[in-house]
Amino acid sequence: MRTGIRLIKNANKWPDRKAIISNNKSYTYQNLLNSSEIVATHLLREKHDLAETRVCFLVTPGFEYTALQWGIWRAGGIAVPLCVQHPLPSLEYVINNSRSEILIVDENYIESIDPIIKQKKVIVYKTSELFVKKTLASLPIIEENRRALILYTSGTTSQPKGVVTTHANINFQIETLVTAWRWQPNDHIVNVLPLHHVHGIINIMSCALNVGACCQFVTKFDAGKLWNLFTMGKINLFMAVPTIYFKLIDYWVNASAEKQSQLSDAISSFRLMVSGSAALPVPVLEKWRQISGHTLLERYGMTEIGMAISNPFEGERRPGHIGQALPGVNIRLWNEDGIVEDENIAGEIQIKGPNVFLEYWEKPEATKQSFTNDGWFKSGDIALLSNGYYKILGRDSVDIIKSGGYKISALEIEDVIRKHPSINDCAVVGIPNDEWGEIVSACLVIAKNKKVDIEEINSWLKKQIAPYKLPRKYIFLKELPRNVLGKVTKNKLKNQF
Ligand code: MLC
Ligand code: AMP
Repeated sequence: MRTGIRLIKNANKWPDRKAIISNNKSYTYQNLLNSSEIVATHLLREKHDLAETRVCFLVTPGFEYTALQWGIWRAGGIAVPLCVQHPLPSLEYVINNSRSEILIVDENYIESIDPIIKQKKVIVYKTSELFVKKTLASLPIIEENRRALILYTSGTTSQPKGVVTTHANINFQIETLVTAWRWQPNDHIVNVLPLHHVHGIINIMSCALNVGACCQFVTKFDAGKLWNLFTMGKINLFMAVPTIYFKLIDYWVNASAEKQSQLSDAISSFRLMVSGSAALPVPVLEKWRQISGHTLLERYGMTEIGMAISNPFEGERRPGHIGQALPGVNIRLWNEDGIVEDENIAGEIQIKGPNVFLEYWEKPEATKQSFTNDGWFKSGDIALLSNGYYKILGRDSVDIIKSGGYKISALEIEDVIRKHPSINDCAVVGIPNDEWGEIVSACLVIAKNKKVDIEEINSWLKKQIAPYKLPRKYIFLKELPRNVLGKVTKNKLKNQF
């Protein structure tokens, strides 16, 4: 088999197993292998190897998405998934920043990216064009240390950075989870998460496909429909962000007693239910335990490192804690006194291991700054160790907001809002919220003699930032609270909401 991509190698071991269910159709591993080979052949266009050409794709989660991702890899390209919810400027940013040469787009998104197509800077394919059969090309051998994926993540800079992982990083990120959570070929998982982040791509889709299991895609989260799917009796594994568990609980609570018992029965036999991407509130864990009989397995990860810390599959899953280092992942806590040796002392989580990303795309300085001199990745998350389990205390930056499991940069939203002609200044903060974790909230200083209509601001913002980044609360002040150095005192500001 001429490939170093582990998912492809493994797929050849079980060609007839069911790999994917999407759009009410089932696809085998052989279907995935065949289609991804055709995709790779189209993308190569007489070349022998795409040699890490960036290939963006704006494609709905499902069989085609997966076959495209595999096809890009098999042709030697770097896959750059685009968020299907992003407005034009955000898509343009990723396409330009990654210097993508190829863009693959589902038919239904073609119109929305017309200005990008007209610029003619990238070769554009409609998804369906890449699935048309043709004489297969000979595919390159892909070494493990080659770049495979760029995922854009918000951070402490206004614009998102491209996180580059290699095939070796991805293989390791998958395998540590397969080992820790005992993934099995007869697993059947449903994926309701977006496919431009590690949670959906690695933890769910790739782990399932690595072991010959089945991944069923649902393209839009809907609590009622998801519960309904659970009652069909096929799914035995579920992973989601805390907001989704909150919404599933809400649906259950509002159902009749008879329905509640039917829903609870449906999930009681699941093999495993996992929560991550944001802190799982203990009341949500407790309520879910009451509904399902499951103690949710909470774990901790990040785009740059995949998953790093997890509660155990067997043994105590401790509410409010993220668990222990995953197999092969090294964790330490660090504070101004150096490495934290004792329990109950707070420090930044730092990570080392084959799971850690290669670089921020074309940002050597930012990459360097995100590591210590002795090579540990600095997560920015503050934690302590308590009776052998890590517990997250918070983040070192007020400018990072987690809402619905999405990481959002306050600075990015502020930069956009400040461009509005009626606004003089603004500050964006995350306000704690039971359902969303945090709610994006904006404090606006209106320009002299201008009036502001929130609906108008929101529809103006919608054209520029993703819907999940939109402020849901506004307050108005004459000026922003600042300290003696002129820096906005965001913690003080939070109290004003
Ligand atoms: C949507 N709404 C919000 C909101 N997002 N309100 C407040 N805050 C938010 N963030 C509102 C909408 O305005 C709308 O309101 C209603 O909710 C439904 O909107 P929607 O767009 O249909 O939302 P929904 O599909 O229900 O989205 C919820 C969600 C989504 C939880 C499914 O946020 C999601 O997919 N999150 C997962 C993100 C993820 O995968 N993160 C992993 C990152 S990787 P109205 O009034 O119009 O009804 C990572 C590493 C790791 O973090 O460790 O995993
Ligand atoms: P992202 O950059 O989108 O991958 O988000 C990564 C961030 O999500 C981490 O740095 C944490 O702040 C947060 N996170 C992930 N899992 C958890 C968890 N179980 N508890 C608290 N925060 C988490």
